[in-house]
Amino acid sequence: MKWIAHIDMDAFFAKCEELRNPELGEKPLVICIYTRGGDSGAVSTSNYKARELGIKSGMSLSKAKKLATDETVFVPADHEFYSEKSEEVMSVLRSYADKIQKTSVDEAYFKLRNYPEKKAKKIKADIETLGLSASVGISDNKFVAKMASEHDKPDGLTVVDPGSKKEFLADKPVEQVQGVGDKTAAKLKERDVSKVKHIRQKESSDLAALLGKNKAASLQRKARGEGSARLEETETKQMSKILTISSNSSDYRYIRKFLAEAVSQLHLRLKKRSKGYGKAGIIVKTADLETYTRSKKIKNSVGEDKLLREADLLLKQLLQNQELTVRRIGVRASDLMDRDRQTSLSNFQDARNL
Ligand code: TTP
Ligand code: MG
Repeated sequence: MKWIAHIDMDAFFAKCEELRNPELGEKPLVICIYTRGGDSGAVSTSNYKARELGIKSGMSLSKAKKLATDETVFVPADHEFYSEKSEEVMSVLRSYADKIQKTSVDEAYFKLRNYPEKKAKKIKADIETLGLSASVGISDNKFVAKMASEHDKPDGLTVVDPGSKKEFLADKPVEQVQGVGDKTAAKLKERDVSKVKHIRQKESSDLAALLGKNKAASLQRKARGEGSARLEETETKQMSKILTISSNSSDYRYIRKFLAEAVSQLHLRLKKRSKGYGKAGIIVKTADLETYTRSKKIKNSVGEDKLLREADLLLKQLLQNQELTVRRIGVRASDLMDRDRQTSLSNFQDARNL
């Protein structure tokens, strides 16, 4: 039997921030996306303590500030760092799963051939050692697996056997079903359809008249616990490694040492995954939390020396043009491709050049 699991990280961006600054975990924490500097912007996510105050994803910062207590901390989102942590989570999955479909920075479906609960427990334990927390849902298709991962958040593990799918879904509110937005939910509720079991009780023709034939049929399939189990393997398009330097610096030679270390660590990961790259880049975070990125296309490459040479050049150019006090330095390889494919491609080019 093939099992489909869905993983969704708990308060993901907030947990990442708590990881590098554990004191933040003691307080309500709000991750912010600033739009025009200053105070305007939105809440990206909040930790569970801030959620108790009513602060949630998507809320305006001005509203969040009104709900905040004196000890509430607001920090700007650092997407590079979260992508890096996301990659670490995905490598945990890769060591247990037969196939993975990553659907966002903190969510993925994966296939398990056997012992799903045992493996999910191990995955959760491995993720805990990274300092993060996840909720996992397991069933025989993607739709029910995702409903199951939401079922017992945070730190949940819910296995829904194929035989108990209907029972599991029965009392779920319709708005939790994928594809049911606010408008559809409102229409359904007008007809007293507020839970999944009510969808099953409705005549197909009534539902079709209300929502249209296709949408009604799709909803009915979901209400019966049916869904696709096909995973589209995610291609990794880029990988990066960022290091915090020991003390803030604007000295190229000093920063370069950390860049070389980041290159070496990234190269190892690329090698493990048999990836070559078509673009090299650097990521520079300054003491005042600004981020600078620079990248350059290069002929498909696999070597550590080449990656360091390109990254080094980009760093030198960046620091020549402006005085930056650097706090974190990173390297990124993008336009990734399998080494095997690349070898045959360069063989092909070699052959043409003869
Ligand atoms: P979610 O999985 O929706 O939220 P979460 O992981 O913070 O919390 P939980 O799953 O425990 O309920 O989204 C994942 C990340 O995506 C989240 O940490 C921040 C980001 N995000 C936004 O930037 N804006 C948004 O509106 C949402 C919903 C998420
Ligand atoms: Mg999440």
